[in-house]
Amino acid sequence: MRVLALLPFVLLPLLAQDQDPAKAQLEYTRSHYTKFEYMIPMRDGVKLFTAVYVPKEESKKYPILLQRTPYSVGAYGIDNYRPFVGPSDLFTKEGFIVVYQDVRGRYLSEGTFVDVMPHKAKYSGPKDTDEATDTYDTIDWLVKNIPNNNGRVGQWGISYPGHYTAYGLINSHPALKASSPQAPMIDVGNGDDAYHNGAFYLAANFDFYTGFPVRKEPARPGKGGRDFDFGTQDEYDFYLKMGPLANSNEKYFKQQNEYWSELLAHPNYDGFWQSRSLMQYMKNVTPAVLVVGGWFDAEDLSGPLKLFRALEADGAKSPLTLVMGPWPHGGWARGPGKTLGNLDFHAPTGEFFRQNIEFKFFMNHLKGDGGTFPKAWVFETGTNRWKQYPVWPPKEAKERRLVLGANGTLTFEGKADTGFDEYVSDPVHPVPVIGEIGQGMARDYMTYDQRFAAQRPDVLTYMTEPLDHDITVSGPVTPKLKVATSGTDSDFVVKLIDVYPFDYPDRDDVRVHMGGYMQMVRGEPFRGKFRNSMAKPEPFVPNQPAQIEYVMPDVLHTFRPGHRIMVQIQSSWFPLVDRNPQKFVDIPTAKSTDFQKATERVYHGSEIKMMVIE
Ligand code: PG9
Repeated sequence: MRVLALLPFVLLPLLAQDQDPAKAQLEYTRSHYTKFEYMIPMRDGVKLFTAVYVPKEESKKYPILLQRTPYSVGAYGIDNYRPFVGPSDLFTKEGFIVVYQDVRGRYLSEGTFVDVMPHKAKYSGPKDTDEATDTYDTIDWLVKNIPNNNGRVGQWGISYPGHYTAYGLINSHPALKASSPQAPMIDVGNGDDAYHNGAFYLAANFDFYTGFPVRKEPARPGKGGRDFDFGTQDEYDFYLKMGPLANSNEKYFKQQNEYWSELLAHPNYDGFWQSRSLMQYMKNVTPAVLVVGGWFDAEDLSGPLKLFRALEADGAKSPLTLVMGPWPHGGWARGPGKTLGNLDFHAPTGEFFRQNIEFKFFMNHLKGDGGTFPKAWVFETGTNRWKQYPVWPPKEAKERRLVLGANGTLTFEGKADTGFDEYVSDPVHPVPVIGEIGQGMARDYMTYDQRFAAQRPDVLTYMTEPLDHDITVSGPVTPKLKVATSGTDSDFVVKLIDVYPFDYPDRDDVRVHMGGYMQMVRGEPFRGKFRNSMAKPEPFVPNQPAQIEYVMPDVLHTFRPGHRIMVQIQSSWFPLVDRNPQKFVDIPTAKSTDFQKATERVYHGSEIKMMVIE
């Protein structure tokens, strides 16, 4: 009787554990895969630590799926397994040989780590290496040494591992048949993590490098991860109190993080960044490529787009597909992907991608069982549906120009007077990136309501009348502004916004009223001194008009009938972007006394060029 009474207490936790999906996944992987660990020799003798999961079922041959990472291949030890292996658990269930490798100099791999290692267009000899040769040597070793492989290799990775995946396309090994660079950093000095059009992404990088082990104290198992305490929930306040960029080293990094110091040493798009850009090396690419990115990726949105264009330009030798969905950084890899922040896409976009795109891509090219893909498989926000196109941007899109006019008007191909609007940009009160207390760069910051910004005197707004038909904007968005500043340098941030009608229904699960919501469709900063050259900055002549033209990353968004299109222009976006002193100085070494107010003018007739389907 007493034993029976105790049974629920014994059995229920066991049952509950059995129902834990992560645990069930781990058990599945353990019972279907054997794990091996190898030190794989590279051509210069350096050995890279590599974990290999091999299906226990030995009656068939399997393709190899490889991921190379600076973030650790743990769990270490042949008895310690990852919960699932491969890009998603669909791959674990299907059966692949799945390989994870610590890149050179990280965790249990030998050698020296170089942050975003430049590719060597010319090697000094047969033992010279970079990430392209390391990928080649790894694949060569795997196909020759792992039993039961079918000689076909795929590579994938998100973010930094996505960068290594793109790198693996350079002089690739003939066994590499399929590659999926996902949110890869492709041009880290312009558009990806570090700088955007000369503006430094302060919060993202500070956050990242305070948790990234440095060369002097290499990453090892059990070490690394974030231990930095902001001491506040309000990062706007934290970064404002930090003061000029130079104080980041004075107060926090103490010159001990060489990667952070490198970022600050190269505010111009100089040889340091040019050598780190991968677009120039995308020649004669033979594996099939599935490039993946998120429309709301706060870190590497432009990377996938630039990679896709570079591959297109050189005529990729095998099928090439661009996938862009309504995701934050890496958001396609986990979760249903039905909502993001206040936005609802009304469909499980992440699940759709994993099942119908990613899995089928690798099945097709590694197991000969998939189907053909379009050139672009992209999610259209606004209407919330997947679209397939044989070219990107779609050829039915025609160039149109949204023109800024007097009294905040915004019209397609509109006529404008010669007037201007102006505001005072004060570095002591920069425009916040989000309208609430929070992270310096929330991973879904692009989805935040922009109404708070429209209310500020230092943000200009221009808006169309309510639309009477669908306007679909596809591809890059290009602001062409005529501006002037009373200073000698200034930033200009352009935001393209979808203003919802006032009767737009609320969501039950968010507190924000969606009627009148201002959804940023795309926004990017431009640091004015780079208007003529990204490598050689030039001061503004105070109060003299100058032209700024730059390309913002692609969108696929339909502005629906009843909605309005808005453009907001401002000169700070803090702490997403570091503050511009508004004086022509070297910003990473500027002093607080260099920061000054400036009166900014934006002339009517400035325009936003875009590709439109109507
Ligand atoms: N995109 C990320 C990153 C790389 C390098 C510097 C900063 C951020 C990432 O891999 O998460």
